[in-house]
Amino acid sequence: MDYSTNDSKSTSKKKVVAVVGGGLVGALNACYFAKRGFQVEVFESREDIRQAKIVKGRSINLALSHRGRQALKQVGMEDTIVSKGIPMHSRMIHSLNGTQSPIPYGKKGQYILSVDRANLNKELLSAAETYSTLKLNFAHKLLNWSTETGAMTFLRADGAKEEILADLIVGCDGAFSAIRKQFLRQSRFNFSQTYIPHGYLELTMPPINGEFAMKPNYLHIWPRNTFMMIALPNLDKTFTCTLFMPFDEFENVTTGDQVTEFFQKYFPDAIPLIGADALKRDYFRLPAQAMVSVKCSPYHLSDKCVLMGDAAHAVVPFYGQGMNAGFEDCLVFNEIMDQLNEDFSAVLPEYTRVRVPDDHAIADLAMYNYVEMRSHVNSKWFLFRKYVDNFLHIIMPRTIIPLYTMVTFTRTRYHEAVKRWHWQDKVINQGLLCVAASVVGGSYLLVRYPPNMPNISIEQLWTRLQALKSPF
Ligand code: FAD
Ligand code: EGU
Repeated sequence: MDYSTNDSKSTSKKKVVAVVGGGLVGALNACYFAKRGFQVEVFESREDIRQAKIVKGRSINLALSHRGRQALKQVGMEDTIVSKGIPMHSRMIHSLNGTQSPIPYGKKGQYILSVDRANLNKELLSAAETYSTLKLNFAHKLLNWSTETGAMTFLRADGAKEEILADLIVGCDGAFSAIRKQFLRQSRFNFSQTYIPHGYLELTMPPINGEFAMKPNYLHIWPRNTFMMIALPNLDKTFTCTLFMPFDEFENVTTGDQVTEFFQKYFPDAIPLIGADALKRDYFRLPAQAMVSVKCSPYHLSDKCVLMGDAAHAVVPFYGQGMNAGFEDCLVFNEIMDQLNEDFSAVLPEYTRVRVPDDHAIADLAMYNYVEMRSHVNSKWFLFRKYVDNFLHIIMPRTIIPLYTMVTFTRTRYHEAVKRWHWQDKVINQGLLCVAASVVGGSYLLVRYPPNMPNISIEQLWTRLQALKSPF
């Protein structure tokens, strides 16, 4: 089928955009293109998840923050999604001895949201479907496409193949993108992919007496160096716990008793909450899942094709930004479409120019945080670091802004946030150096030239000090 318009200058007939992948980013992107009046065809390999009974896939819930919300807002979806999200105002750090310590994300209005992935995807698909110029094609798996003709070959559920042409192909088909395969054959295309040694496993913590088993408005974290667990709340009053651990270690835990022993050692407070029996059972329900980081550039191929979301940049989940960055891709592309009058031959290179440095920066940050967390982050270190960050921000609110604040609560370009972070580090280190120098220098002067102090007792000194405090 040829959906493409023959006359590229045609203004009466809008061009056809094929969005490949109807996941989170594909569904949102489809709304953006339809809102501009394009004829949009979405192709998704799976069946319609709104009809499917079991939804398999990655992580059950996700942390939605400012960038993602801004992108949803632009297509009028922010309120719908936020109303079904659970605000998380603080992290809750679980120590080995069971102590829980909250650390706020920021000021009162600053929080992130725990949202259900399947629900988010369904809502976005339904929103997309409200546009009369948009069509969702499920059970259409992209097999291949031709960079010469732009023709895409899809495999349908009935086993038949279908050829499709469009004016623009938008690859939103995830970390293992089939669209991206053709980019690899192009000259001067950069690509790298790194699997980290950790895998993850999801466990459900049921409600207790119909109530959340832990405080709901928190992102619960159990930092244990190599091992880490986090838990996000769901609307049904369960928590989804995600255990991160090296694959080697997963291999060492093969029996129910070993699971209990392992949790007894590292996450004892979670055992009664997940349930000792459920834990033994659920731990083996699915094998540990791998995590991959993918970077590439450019994101476009002539004026024909562009990559967004995980297809362009899969990041490890240690900053809670994968989806947020993918949503921001759509928003940035849309801004450039405004600036350059929807001229694909100008918009696509500009999108690559603007977006690559930022997506690479968040990929690097997420990887950096992974390395830092696994190397020496236990609960004490985590608490200490966050206290220092918050303290410096409070005493110098305009100079020192914590990195996660810029990443999570602003639309500061990711690469600018990294630059500023390095600059702040220099300021802090120079400040520390000054303090150290004054202490050393001051002590020397005090010893070398002891001041001629009047003979005064500690008690007298105290009363004088008190006098200073009173206003009269
Ligand atoms: P996907 O969600 O992978 O969607 C791709 C879609 O394309 C799928 O529907 C797939 O079926 C379809 N598809 C694939 N191949 C084809 C084909 N050949 N033809 C047609 N269709 C195809 N991000 C956050 O912002 N916050 C978080 O808290 C967070 N937590 C995470 C926790 C974990 C454990 C993991 C693994 C990731 C997390 N992420 C988080 C990242 C987030 O999941 C991804 O960034 C996000 O799902 C990317 O969306 P996407 O639409 O680009 O890709
Ligand atoms: C990992 C997996 C705490 C969901 C990074 C913080 C994450 C999420 C943090 C997952 C951490 C780590 C930040 C947010 C968020 C923290 C953040 C991580 C959501 C630096 C469902 N991370 N995540 N940083 O600050 O900025 O609380 O799977 F443990 S939300 Cl690893 Cl803000």
